[in-house]
Amino acid sequence: MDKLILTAAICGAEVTKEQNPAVPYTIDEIVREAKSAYDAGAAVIHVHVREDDGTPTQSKARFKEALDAIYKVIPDVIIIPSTGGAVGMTAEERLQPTELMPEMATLDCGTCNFGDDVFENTIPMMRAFGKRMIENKIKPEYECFEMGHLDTILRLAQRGEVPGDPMQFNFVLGVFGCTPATADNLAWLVKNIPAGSTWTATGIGRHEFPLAAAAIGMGGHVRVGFEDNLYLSKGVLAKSNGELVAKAARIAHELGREIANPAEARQILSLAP
Ligand code: KMH
Ligand code: ZN
Repeated sequence: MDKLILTAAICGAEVTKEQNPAVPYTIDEIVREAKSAYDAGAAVIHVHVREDDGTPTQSKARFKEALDAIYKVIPDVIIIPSTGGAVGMTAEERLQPTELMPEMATLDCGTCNFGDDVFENTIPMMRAFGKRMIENKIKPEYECFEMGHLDTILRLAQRGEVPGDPMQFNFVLGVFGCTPATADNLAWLVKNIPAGSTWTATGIGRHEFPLAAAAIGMGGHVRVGFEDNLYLSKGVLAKSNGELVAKAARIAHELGREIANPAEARQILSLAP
C-alpha cells in the first residue's frame, strides 16, 4: 500500500467565522492554517481564497498573493487551487487560478444539488476546464460529488477532452443533495476507476473521520479540513486545520499506515519532482 497523502482543505467558499472563528479569510490567516495543516502531516493544501471580509473570490491576483505567501513559508507543499469557487460563479471567473500554472487544480465532474443551491458543472464547462488544464499542463484532481460524475469524467477522458491517465479522483461524499458518505458508495466508486489511478476520500461534516478511516484501510488517500467539517468531535469546534489533520494522522498511525511527505506525495501522484 502506498503511503497516505493527507490533504487539508483549509478554507472553502461557504464556511464562515460565525460558524468557527478559526476559518481563514485574510492572506495571513490562510498561511497560518496552511502551516498548521502542513506541520500536522498534510502534504497537500486545497486552497480557496476570500476577500478580507470573507467574501469568496476567484481573483487571479488574490490567488497569486495566497500561493506566494504559502510557498514562502512551506516551499515544498503541493497546492491544489479550486476551480470550483463558490456556487453561482461563472466558468471564466472560476478558471482564473489556472492562469498561474499550478501543478494541480480541482476539476468538478458534474452539476449537482449543493444544499439549497445548484453547483453548475455542465459538460461543455468541463470540456473548457479540461482544455485549459491540458494546455497549461495542470493535473486535475477530479472531484466527484455524485456516482454519475465518475462515468461522465471517464467518458470525457476517453475522448481526450480532459487530461487522462494517471487520473487523481477526490470522492466528496455527504454533501446534502449528493451521494451519501457510506463505505459502500466509496467502494463502488473505487472499483470503477481505471487501473493506475489514485484517489482521495472526503467525508462531509460528521462523516469526515469515519470515511477517512475507511479510505485509510482501503489504500486510498484522505482529505480533511474546514471546507468539509468544522468539528474535531461532536460539539467540539476544531481550533485549527492542523487539529483535523493531526486526528487523521493519529487514525492512520493506529491502522499502521505511514504518512507521505510532499516529495513522496508528488511521486504517488505522478507529479514532477
Ligand atoms: N465551493 C463548492 C461549491 C472545488 O473546490 O473544486 C465547490 C468546491 C469544489 O469547493
Ligand atoms: Zn473546494
